[in-house]
Amino acid sequence: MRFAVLADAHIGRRIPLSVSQYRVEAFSRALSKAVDAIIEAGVDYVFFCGDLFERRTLRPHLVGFVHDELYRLARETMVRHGREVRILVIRGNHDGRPASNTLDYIKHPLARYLFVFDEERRVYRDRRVTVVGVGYYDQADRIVGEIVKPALEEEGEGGIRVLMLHAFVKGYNDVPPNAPYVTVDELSEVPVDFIFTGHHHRRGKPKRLRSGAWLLTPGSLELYDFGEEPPKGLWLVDVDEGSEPQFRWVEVEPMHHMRQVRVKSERRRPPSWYQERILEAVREFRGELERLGKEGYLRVVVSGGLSEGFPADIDLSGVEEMCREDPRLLYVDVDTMDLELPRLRLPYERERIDVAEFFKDFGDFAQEISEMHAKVREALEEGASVQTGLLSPSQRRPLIEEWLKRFRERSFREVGVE
Ligand SMILES: [Mn+2]
Repeated sequence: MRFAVLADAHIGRRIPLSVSQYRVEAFSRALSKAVDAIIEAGVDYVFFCGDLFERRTLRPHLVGFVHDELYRLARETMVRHGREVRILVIRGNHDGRPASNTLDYIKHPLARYLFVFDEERRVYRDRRVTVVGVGYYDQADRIVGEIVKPALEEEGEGGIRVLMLHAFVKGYNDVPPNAPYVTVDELSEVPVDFIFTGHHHRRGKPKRLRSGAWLLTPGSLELYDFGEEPPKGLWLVDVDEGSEPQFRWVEVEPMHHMRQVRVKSERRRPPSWYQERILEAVREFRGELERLGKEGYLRVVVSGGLSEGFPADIDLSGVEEMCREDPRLLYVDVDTMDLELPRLRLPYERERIDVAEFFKDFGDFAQEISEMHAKVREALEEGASVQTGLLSPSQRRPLIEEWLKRFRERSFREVGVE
């Protein structure tokens, strides 16, 4: 008996938005490649562990696409291997909530090859397997005790037992901070032979739990964002009575090359320094694309301090030119959010603007504007951060409150609004 285990196809994902059409294509193509590989292998069961779709609302043609691919999988498996495949699907957090999710669109009374788990249907059972499928829940720590164990107790013994989850597994996956999770210890209490999990996008290798169960995460099918890297793909598992299961990884090569690089300085530098390093990074990435014969996206994260000027002084026209020149360079995103501004040297005393005079159209409110302006300047001179030149939120709050109070006490009906 052969299984295919996959998850996190995120069909319809459009981020980064500036290259959304490439991204939608890449995720669809990854699913098609996975389906090709599954047809090739000739499997009996496909375990799809959540996040088939990227979001609850999606374009109708993508629903049609997924439906057609699953149908192709079932039909071709029958034609080529004479096997009647079962495709078992659970809901991921991206698919939507229990009461309303994308999986409703692919359910079809005539699609006997497809079984979608939901609140009413926690268990799939035939003469060879018993499968408990639990979609995504925020309260992951309650899944095993409140859903999985009762469902299994009700079913009792019956063939190979499989648990499907869309949840992080602490002790096996790298769980991001503050994210809900189930633990390896909890899962070791569950009397099953296999536990297949989606949600974590990085591939996990088969792990044997002390209960004897095999735990397995296939990861996402495509590069979900700049933080991810290959390998992407799915697991095939051969399960034969009397021998250990055999696991085989099938790689699905990402459609585009996607990389994040850092440009960083330990000390303050002028905008031109960053500009050169950014160009260098893009040039290097172009070289990679050329070697790989692939199109790709690059994200450049810039951090450090500016010795003068502003982030906007980093001239990116060279980057834009390279993008125009090289059709392989689909997208370059330069992020200067973490760049520190130069130490504040504002020429307070040189700007001799009479604020009250400048705002004289506001009538006697101009005097109040002038007063507030003086207060803010004073506060900045006394308390501004040396790093950013700004006030801290707690320093700012009383000033904002005073501003609001002064505004509220007035009505500007007669002023300027048409
Ligand atoms: Mn996902």
